[in-house]
Amino acid sequence: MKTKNRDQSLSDSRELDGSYDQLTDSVEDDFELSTVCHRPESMDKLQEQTKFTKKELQVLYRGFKNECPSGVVNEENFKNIYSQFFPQGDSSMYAHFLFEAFDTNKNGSVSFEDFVFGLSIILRGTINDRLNWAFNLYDLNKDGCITKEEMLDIMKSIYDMMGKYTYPTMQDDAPREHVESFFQKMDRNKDGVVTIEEFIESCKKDENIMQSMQLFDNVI
Ligand SMILES: [Ca+2]
Ligand SMILES: [Ca+2]
Ligand SMILES: [Ca+2]
Repeated sequence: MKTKNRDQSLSDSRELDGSYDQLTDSVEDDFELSTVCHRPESMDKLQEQTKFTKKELQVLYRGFKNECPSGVVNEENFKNIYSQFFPQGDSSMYAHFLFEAFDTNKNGSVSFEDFVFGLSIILRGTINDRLNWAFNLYDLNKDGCITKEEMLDIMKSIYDMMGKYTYPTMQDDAPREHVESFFQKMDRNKDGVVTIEEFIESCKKDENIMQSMQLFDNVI
């Protein structure tokens, strides 16, 4: 049955465009197969909605399908994938926050679309787009402002992820100190919360943050 579907979709995609090379064929083929679990938007549509080329989307899709054959990632998968990158620490809390930021339609799973929309902003978005995305990540309850508690939760999760081996001399109150200095810079009107306007304005004036954002430009 599976083989039959595969052959069928392969010949379908060849009928649609005979000029595909073999690599493209197999990716298009995966697209057809994935309808069993989850149907992604067409490549053309995704290309319009993101800043990736069709070729880049195909490479991303292949990697995505490799990690998650069902076509969607739940929070558990996401944490597992993430932990491979940070084996020395506990990345589960940070992965949870990231997952919520990627799952923009809040249905408990990250589809390929969710994934490339987020990635497109992080890697190819304007400075404002990227800062908006980061703000949304830090604004844990998504109410439009970042509290000290939210920032502390994020900071602790980052320190947990980096692990004790990376920072053997780290003090327990390091995250709190980090948050204090963050707030002093960002909470301009001193009302105890950081709004999106305060966040963007402060980040743009901070050379370190600006430089680290430009690093992303060369990743893909
Ligand atoms: Ca989703
Ligand atoms: Ca909030
Ligand atoms: Ca404020």
